[in-house]
Amino acid sequence: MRMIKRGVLCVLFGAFMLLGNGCGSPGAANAVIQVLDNSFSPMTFNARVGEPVSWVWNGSNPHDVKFSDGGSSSDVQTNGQFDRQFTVAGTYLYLCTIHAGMQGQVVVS
Ligand SMILES: [Cu+2]
Repeated sequence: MRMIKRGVLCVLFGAFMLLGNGCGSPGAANAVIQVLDNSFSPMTFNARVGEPVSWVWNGSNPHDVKFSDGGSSSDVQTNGQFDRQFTVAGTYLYLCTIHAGMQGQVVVS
């Protein structure tokens, strides 16, 4: 019951855009790239240096986010989220190792 009440309060707070990060939803303010079956959306994402970027799994198939720079990459997963923060400007290419042609890039400036 307590959790339900808290959830309702969070929804209400969210509706009024108060306490944006105060409801225990990590990454709520992050830029989001959707991991779909079988594509990333958007394929090209422009981010600022230091801006956290989140990939959110919204398909049914297993996918991963594997970067060509050897940096932090995700596991193969069917749901959940993966976050990466880029501290150096540049173009970061990534792909899903399971589905050929499923790829994207983050352009950090
Ligand atoms: Cu995939």
